[in-house]
Amino acid sequence: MELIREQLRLYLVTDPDLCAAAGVLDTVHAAVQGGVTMVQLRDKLVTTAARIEMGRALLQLLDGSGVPLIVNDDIDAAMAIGAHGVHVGQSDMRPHEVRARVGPTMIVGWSCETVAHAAAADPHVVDYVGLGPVFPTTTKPDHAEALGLHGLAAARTATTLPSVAIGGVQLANGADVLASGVDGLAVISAICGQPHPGRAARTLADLVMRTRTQSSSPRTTWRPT
Ligand code: TZP
Ligand code: MG
Repeated sequence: MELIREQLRLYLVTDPDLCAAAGVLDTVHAAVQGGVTMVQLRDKLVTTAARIEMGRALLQLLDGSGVPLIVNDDIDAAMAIGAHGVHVGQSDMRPHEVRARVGPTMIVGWSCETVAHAAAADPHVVDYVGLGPVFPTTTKPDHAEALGLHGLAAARTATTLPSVAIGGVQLANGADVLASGVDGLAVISAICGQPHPGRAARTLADLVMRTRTQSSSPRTTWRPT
């Protein structure tokens, strides 16, 4: 199994508002202890300088954990931090331009909101796709129409790239989401802003690992539950 698929198992995307009680750093620390396998620094409202400061602190915190740090949208910040990767959306810089900027080794993730987006993801350029939103979510008020579980499964089969599902993913629907064949779950509110982010992460990580051992090979067929 490619390393990136393992790293996508439980992907924490940070939100400074939802993490406000514990703070982003303590939330990430607890979540990594709980079993998060990838972390994305996502803060739409700060300057690149502030993002770099936070990213450097996160990178230090993650040092030795094997958990990669991905920066949302801000390629300058990602490079200044020395982050492991960058994640862009459909209305951001195009993936091939990102790849040209960051070079061959940095992870490049791309958000895909439709089956057509997923089909257009170039495996020579992009390392993984984020598929969603799967369900409507208040965390991202301007989100595209939700794919639903059928749409997620269709998007997943439209690409051979490693994939992670995002948008309204919670403990209660995690198993159904994983049944689409995605490699992992990406969450904000299911960890950030929970009374115990570390415990929330551990419960989700247990679910992902359990589901994984139940289906040792990627599914080729998918049935709605
Ligand atoms: N992209 C699509 S939905 C979403 C992002 C960043 C928000 C996911 O947040 P939550 O709280 O896990 O639904
Ligand atoms: Mg974006």
